[in-house]
This record gives sequence, C-alpha cells and structure tokens, in this order.
Amino acid sequence: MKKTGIVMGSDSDLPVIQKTTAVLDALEMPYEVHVYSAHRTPEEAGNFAKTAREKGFGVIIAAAGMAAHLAGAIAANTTLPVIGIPCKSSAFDGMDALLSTVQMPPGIPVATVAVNGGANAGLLAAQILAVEDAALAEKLLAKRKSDAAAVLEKDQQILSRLQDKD
Ligand code: RP5
Repeated sequence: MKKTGIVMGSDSDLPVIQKTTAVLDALEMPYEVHVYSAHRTPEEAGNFAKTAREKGFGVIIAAAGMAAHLAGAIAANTTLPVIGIPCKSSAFDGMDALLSTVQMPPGIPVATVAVNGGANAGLLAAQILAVEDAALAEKLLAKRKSDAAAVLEKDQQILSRLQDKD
C-alpha cells in the first residue's frame, strides 16, 4: 500500500493530527509525519512534496493554522492528491485557516476538510488509496457499518431512556 504523508505547520497542530493517525492506525495504513512550515521552512516543505511520489507516498495531508498556506504550497509542488486541514488558532475561530486552505486558485487543487477535521482527512486519504486497494475498501466499508451500528445502538438507548421517564 502507498504511504500517506502527513505534514503539520507546527508541533502545536499535533492534537489535530493525532485524530488523523488514529484513523490510519485503525485501518493499518502506513504513514510518515513531519513538521514543515510553508513560511518557516519553505525549502523543506517544498522538497518533501517534490520527492513524495518517488518515495512511495500516494496522498499527502497538510495541516496548518493562521495564514495556512501549507497545503497549497505542498500541492504546488506535487501532482499527488493533497488534503488540507485548516487548524483553529486563537483568532477568528479557524476561519482564517479555512479560507487560506480552501480558496485555492484554479490549477492547484486542495481537498479541504473541516476546521480541525483530522479524522475526516485520514478517512479521505484512505478512500483515495482504496480506489486501487480492495482490502482497504473492505476495511472502510466495515468501519461505516460499525459506525452505523453504534448510532443505532445510541438510538435505542435514548428511546428507552425517554420512555422510562414517561
Ligand atoms: C501555523 O501557525 C501552524 O500550522 C500553527 O497552526 C500556527 C501557530 O504555530 P506556532 O506558533 O504554535 O508554532 O503555521
């Protein structure tokens, strides 16, 4: 299976990325995590993107907050699919990072997930790689089924709790 590259702009973004790695661990997907910033270490971020395909990566997840140019800067340097996670910082509730990540100009796409959407970034990476990987697609299907079963279980619990009050 191809690796998932994960890049965060700062180690302060780690709590968001831990949601991503939890998903990838559960799906037994190989990944590599780096701290590279579009602004503080632009050369390292660019080099990672430029060499990612030959190093066996199939998709890259980039998480950053504030003026979040990391996902776009990574995408500018590779034709691998890039998933952007806008991270919430103290100002603007993450709207700054959301707009910086999602508003890419035509030609350089970034598939942007929700603010702090680390789990969905992992799932989207899995779905991209599962296009060519039937075993991974099966695992995704099994997860959907168990997630749905958990919701229906909660439905029953709420139903009986409210009925008990009557
Ligand atoms: C961004 O600036 C990082 O992705 C982080 O979300 C934000 C703040 O970085 P630190 O000052 O915590 O290193 O580049």
